[in-house]
Amino acid sequence: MKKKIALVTGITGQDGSYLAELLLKKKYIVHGIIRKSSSFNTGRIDHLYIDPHNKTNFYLHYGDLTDSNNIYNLIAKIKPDEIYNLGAQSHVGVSFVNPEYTSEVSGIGTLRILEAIRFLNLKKTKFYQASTSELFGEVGSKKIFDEKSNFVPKSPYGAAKLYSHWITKIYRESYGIFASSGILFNHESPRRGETFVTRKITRFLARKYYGLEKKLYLGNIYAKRDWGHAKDYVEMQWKILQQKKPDDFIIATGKSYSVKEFINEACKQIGFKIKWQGKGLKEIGILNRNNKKEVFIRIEKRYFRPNEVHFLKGKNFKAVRKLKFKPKYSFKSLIKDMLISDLKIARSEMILRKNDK
Ligand code: NAP
Ligand code: G4F
Repeated sequence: MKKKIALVTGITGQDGSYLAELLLKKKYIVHGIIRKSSSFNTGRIDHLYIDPHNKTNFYLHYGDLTDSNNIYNLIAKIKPDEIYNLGAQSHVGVSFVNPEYTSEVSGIGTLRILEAIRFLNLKKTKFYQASTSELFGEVGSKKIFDEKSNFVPKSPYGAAKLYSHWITKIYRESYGIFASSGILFNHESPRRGETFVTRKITRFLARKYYGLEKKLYLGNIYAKRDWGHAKDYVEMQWKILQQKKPDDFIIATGKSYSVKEFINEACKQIGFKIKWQGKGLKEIGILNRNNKKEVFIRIEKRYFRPNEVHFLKGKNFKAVRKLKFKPKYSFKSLIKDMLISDLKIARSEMILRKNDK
């Protein structure tokens, strides 16, 4: 049987790397778009590239979602059966600093792919768009969001992603392209970027454990998120494109925890006794270790955003029913997975530092 061909944008990112693993396991030929960078940016997929089993199944191409010709030429050459558009400037906080660039990549980038599919008349190519719970975001509401909820984005990132979500729907309805979106709530893993809050916390705690770091500075620790594991979620990205008809799906756990609850659970798992004191910018986390008390978490104004999505929780009923969504990871086992990995990394660094002395 002819192998299916997939093209993945954002293959060097958290989801892209897990999805590439999954597709290779399913015997796809995987093509990925990587950006030219002044230092290596393929750390999450190097293991796939050097694996001799993938020699004729795994190809990387330089490209950028801001470059229409490049996107068009790659799609024309590869003629993929499935395109997974995971590439994005995906940091909400950064999108307030680089709104135009974020719109170009996370918004218009999607249009560039859809236009290529349309111009090339690729009737059999299926398209997956990485939509997000940041499309929602009614301040203060404790609503559980589903596929019918209104979109009220609160950031330039959310607005760019709403454009992508909507243009995907328009191309599906106007041109009959098999174009689907997964509206994914926050998902994390040991491969999560270090500036997202969960990884910032687990990485810090692991480094603190080995004496490599003193303090952690955070923003709004009362924001609540519906946190799942990226490994569970990329499987749903694939399943969404295996449906008979294109459609949009919420992928979420249905449980929501605050950043502070995440810290408390992570501290418990690593064996740190934490006590909180104060309010607002004066709130501090105190670590009680070996009978010594130390302020190790502080709140910093610069990590607050000009606008915030305070509460996110998703209703995953449609995904459970149609995609048989059954996440393997819980809030606790997600944190455990991230801590184990960060402890390993921190331990290696600690040994290296000792050997250097
Ligand atoms: P990520 O780790 O930040 O990865 C983003 C990827 O996009 C990286 O490979 C990055 O390349 C690439 N990229 C950035 N700018 C690009 C450009 N101009 N042209 C081409 N590629 C570019 O994000 P993720 O967590 O894996 O998320 C995957 C997708 O799902 C993103 O679209 C994100 O917005 C969306 N999403 C994520 C979540 C979540 O909780 N993780 C939830 C909902 C939706 P470099 O490695 O070179 O930077
Ligand atoms: O980890 P975060 O930066 O994730 P955020 O903003 O929810 O966005 C992530 O999930 C979206 C899905 O809902 C994706 F579409 C998006 O691409 C990205 O993957 O922040 C989570 C919460 C926020 O409320 C933030 O204000 O944590 C709060 N927070 C508090 N202190 C912090 C920090 N966030 C970051 N990044 N860094 C802090 O120091």
